Amino acid sequence: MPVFLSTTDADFEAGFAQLLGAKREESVDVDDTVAGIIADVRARGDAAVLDLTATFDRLELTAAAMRFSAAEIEAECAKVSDADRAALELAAARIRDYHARQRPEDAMWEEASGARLGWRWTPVSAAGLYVPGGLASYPSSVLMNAIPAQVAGVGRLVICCPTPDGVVNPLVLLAAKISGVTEIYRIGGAQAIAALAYGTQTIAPVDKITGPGNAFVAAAKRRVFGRVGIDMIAGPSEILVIADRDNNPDWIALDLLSQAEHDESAQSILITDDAGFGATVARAVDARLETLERRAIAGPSWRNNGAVIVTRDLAEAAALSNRIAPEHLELCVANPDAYSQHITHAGAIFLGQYTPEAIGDYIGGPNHVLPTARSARFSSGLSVLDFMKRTTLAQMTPAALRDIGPAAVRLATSESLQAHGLSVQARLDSLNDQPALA
Ligand code: HSO
Ligand code: ZN
Repeated sequence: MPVFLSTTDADFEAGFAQLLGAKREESVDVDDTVAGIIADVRARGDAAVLDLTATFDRLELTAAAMRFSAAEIEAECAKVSDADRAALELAAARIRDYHARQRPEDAMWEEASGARLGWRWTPVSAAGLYVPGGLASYPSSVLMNAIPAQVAGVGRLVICCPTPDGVVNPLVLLAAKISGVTEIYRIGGAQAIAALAYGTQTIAPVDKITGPGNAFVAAAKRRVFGRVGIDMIAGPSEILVIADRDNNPDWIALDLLSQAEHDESAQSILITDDAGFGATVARAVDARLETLERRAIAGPSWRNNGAVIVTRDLAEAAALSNRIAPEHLELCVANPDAYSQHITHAGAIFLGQYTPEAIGDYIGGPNHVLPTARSARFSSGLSVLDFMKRTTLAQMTPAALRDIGPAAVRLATSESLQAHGLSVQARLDSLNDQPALA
């Protein structure tokens, strides 16, 4: 049974705290194994990657065969139906348009003294995108990772996607091709992350690694962070729906199930100001569950992690939502735009009853790589900025140096950093020798 809570219950806070703190994922400790894999790839390069691919993916490769050839990519892409291709292309175009608006502006301004200050954005040189194999090998995630990198201007984009037993998902290759990625390796797990971070004889290292993965991939990303940048460590998907009674309960039930079907550890929560509506939605979830192909995943997710919370009013609902800081938040209320002003922590907001979260997963335009596990309190979804960095710029003039240099000298002295102070003072002295030139 999912949790049913009401803010009028005397023990509501205890129940809500339990919901917030509940550990949904079984954390398997693979860190030692992953440390060993990374060390092996660093020491033996391709040979280690090939051995580990044979072990974990039951796939015997040669170094040359790790990378999909242009002909192999074409042959796989040709297997995709026209309708699937058209849908992917529409998604890619919309995601590209959305992300193009995220390109940041450079800035440069001049102070009265003539000093110039500013910053300049530049892309990372090379990015590696991890795409899981098997059940969670989503072409939509290829678009969501590769397109922001491409829009940022990343020069080299690499994809690693394992093909256990040699099984290839043609849609993943087509999504890669549509996003402009041609360097694709059929390797996965911690060995792929290590290869991307440190390089091998065949795979040149990258500067940033993004994309979801299993426990091995997550542990490897944590370990290579610092050597390279990473996006985030994504947890299981979450959805929070705030809905008033003027909604179709079946639609809301399906929205809750849309994320529950990702993973047994996924979490779906409904907050409503109408107890009767909450109960109706819960019944609709049960009815839909019986017919769902992935009921073996969605069922446990809903029963173990799902919740229906009844509030006195919608203001209370917004406050609870902010405490949860959900990955996805649907606002199925009369005036979603005005209501959304009360939302301060959420990865992505879906406004109104015609915006199911699944639109955002595929085709709306915003990114579907979003902060999970309450990390929307301090972080954002994947964007063009994740593939760029900002360099600051400063230029002094003699007048500016005269103006602010002495304060720098004082601060350097206070920190006992003599050479710092002298590097400024030497210039000030020379300016004092030739006052007319200032
Ligand atoms: N909702 C998932 C992303 C996804 N959904 C991929 C379908 N395919 C995490 O935000
Ligand atoms: Zn999804």
